[in-house]
Amino acid sequence: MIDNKLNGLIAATYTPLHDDGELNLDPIAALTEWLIAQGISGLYVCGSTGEGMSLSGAERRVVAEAYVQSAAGRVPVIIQVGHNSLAEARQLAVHAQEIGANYVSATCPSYFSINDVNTLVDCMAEVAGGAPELPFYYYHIPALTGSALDMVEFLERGGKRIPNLVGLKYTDTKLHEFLQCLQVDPRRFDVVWGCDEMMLGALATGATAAIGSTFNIAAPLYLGIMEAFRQGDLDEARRLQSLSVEMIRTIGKYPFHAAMKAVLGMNGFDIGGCRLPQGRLSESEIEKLRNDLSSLGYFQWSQPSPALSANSL
Ligand code: MN9
Repeated sequence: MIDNKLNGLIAATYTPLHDDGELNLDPIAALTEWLIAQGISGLYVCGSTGEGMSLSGAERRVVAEAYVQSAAGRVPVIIQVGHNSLAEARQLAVHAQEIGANYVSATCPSYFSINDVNTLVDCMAEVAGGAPELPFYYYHIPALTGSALDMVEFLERGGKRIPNLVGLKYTDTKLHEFLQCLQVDPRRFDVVWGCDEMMLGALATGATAAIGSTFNIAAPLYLGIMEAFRQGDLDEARRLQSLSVEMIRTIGKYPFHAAMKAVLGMNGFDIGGCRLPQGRLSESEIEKLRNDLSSLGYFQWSQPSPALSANSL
């Protein structure tokens, strides 16, 4: 059903902010160029990483437009439209289709939690129906939504009710469930991995694409894991995955996405901190983080190797 499944590394993009917390659209073009140059093969906009839930509907629309324009058809753009108001989520999906996004995706409402798969299907049918021309991925992230429903059942039942359902962004750690989701209907459903620190396990389970926040700051490392896995060099794949685990543990000592934005700052992109409740790092925290990452060798292995840069020119 989908002609183009997602492939490779999809960056869950950040939303640049000014110091006062207002949107700053200016860095988006340069950020997009950099991600594409680093080997990213898609952009996932206004998800958890992009603080979609901390933005107003109007802000989400302009951020979505900025990324669609910057990508300019070179890599697919997926817009995350999940909202506690399903009507607003649906309108955001309508907008995503109007501006020429390639895919739409949504979390489920989370204030009133969802306790059964049929209700989840009803909710996602309403949202996905706003963008009937776009393939739709349900964004499964039970740690944040509180809805830990059976995703195999969701694909089976949702597939019958939602014509444009093409799969999941699977942000959980249950490799056995991920495996079964991949097997429900491989011609129709694409199940994209969403836990960067477990990517190697997901590759062994059958993943061909992953959506993640840390691909913004270390794409070459993750491309290295994929390549080592492809060549059957599991020792090398494990070595590289351990670097990712260490990097994520180091960044995770702070409010995660605020610290990630600081790391993008260290890479030359001044995109501010996060809005509350996530907040921003102090200058001394940023210095400590820089030193800790430096001790891990992050500033060496996060960069493309000369051979890779030459190939990508
Ligand atoms: O979208 C991201 N999940 C969240 C995926 O932000 C909640 C992941 O990329 C994580 O940030 C990453 C680090 O834990 O796996």
